[in-house]
Amino acid sequence: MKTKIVFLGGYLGAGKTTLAFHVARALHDQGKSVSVVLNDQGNVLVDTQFMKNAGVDVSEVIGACFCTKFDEFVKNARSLVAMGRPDVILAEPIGTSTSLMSSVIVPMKSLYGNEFHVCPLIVVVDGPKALIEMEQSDGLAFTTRKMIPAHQMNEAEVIVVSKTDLMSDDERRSIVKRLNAQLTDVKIIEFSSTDQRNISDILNIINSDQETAKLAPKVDQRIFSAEKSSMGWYSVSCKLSSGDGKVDVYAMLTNIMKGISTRFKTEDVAHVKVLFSSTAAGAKISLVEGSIQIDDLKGGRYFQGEGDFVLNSRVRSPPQPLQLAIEGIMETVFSNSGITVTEKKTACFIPKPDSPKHV
Ligand SMILES: Nc1nc2c(ncn2[C@@H]2O[C@H](COP(=O)(O)OP(=O)(O)OP(=O)(O)O)[C@@H](O)[C@H]2O)c(=O)[nH]1
Ligand SMILES: [Mg+2]
Repeated sequence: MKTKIVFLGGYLGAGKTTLAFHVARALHDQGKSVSVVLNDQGNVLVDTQFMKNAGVDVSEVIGACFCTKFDEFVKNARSLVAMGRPDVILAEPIGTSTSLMSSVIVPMKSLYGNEFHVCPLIVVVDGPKALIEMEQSDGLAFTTRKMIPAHQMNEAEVIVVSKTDLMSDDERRSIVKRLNAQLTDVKIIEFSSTDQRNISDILNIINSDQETAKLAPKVDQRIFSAEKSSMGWYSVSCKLSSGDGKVDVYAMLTNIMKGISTRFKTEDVAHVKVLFSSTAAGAKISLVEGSIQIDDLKGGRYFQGEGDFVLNSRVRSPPQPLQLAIEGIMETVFSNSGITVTEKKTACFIPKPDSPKHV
């Protein structure tokens, strides 16, 4: 049996990592071994730390998209096979990826189809957000600032509509109807991380013989440049020390997110995620547009001593003002809690344009 590779695409904050985690766990429960490969522009990733903390086997291709780092992705997948022969590799591309089908999946199948079984492309779509967009634009012709998520849906062979727990029955019916009207030959699956509804439909696709078969939609990638270059990426990792005091982890992280959410326009915050881990307490919180969500709480609510802090943000803003704003907010929150910061590493940039190995 060849190792299966499943690409879980979708826009920033759509729910890719959350889905990957649930799928990995469900496959594991079926007795299958799973590895996750994450792809991002940054260097210290909240998603990687989250997966590791959850006991998932995870590795990274970082610094550029899978399309630019195609050879590194193949090398990574081969080394996973050489080391442990996972039954399934779940690959999460960068949320702004726009040439997944043409520059990664099609070449993966045509060049390495004898080594890997490449499953149909699954694209995760944020249900509540997509419904608002589709109601406003009456279709997939999203505004010029939102061409990337619309294009990603066009590439999909399977669409997983996430966050359906946040939608009414009518809203769920409406998004499925609208997607079906706009897209042909796409299987649509409603999902929620709260109850993992319909996860068996996703597992059935992965466990079946179905391979990717879609032709890549022909699109001049330059149309996405303005949208991609409007997004600043700022990441920070550091050690936090509480000294002799006790710090409320939940309040600390929530106050940082509230500060960011107040500082930037709701629609400009694509995804900010923050993770703290220490021996006594850990938490992960996400901010997608205006919505703050606690993804994980571990141990107690307070920490004393040292812990590790990581924050990744992707916000429609030039990078330097983004860095200044977030660092100012963090400084205020940390000093109010009596925290000292050491070993701080930051990265702040607009990603370079993709240069796919295969087009
Ligand atoms: N209520 C609800 N929240 C969800 C669901 N799926 C994901 N989320 C939340 O959405 C936020 C973003 O989820 P992620 O899985 O990190 O999204 P992502 O697509 O991996 O984001 P990037 O890696 O930044 O592109 C987190 O707060 C998740 O908990 C869902 O089905 N229901
Ligand atoms: Mg992710």
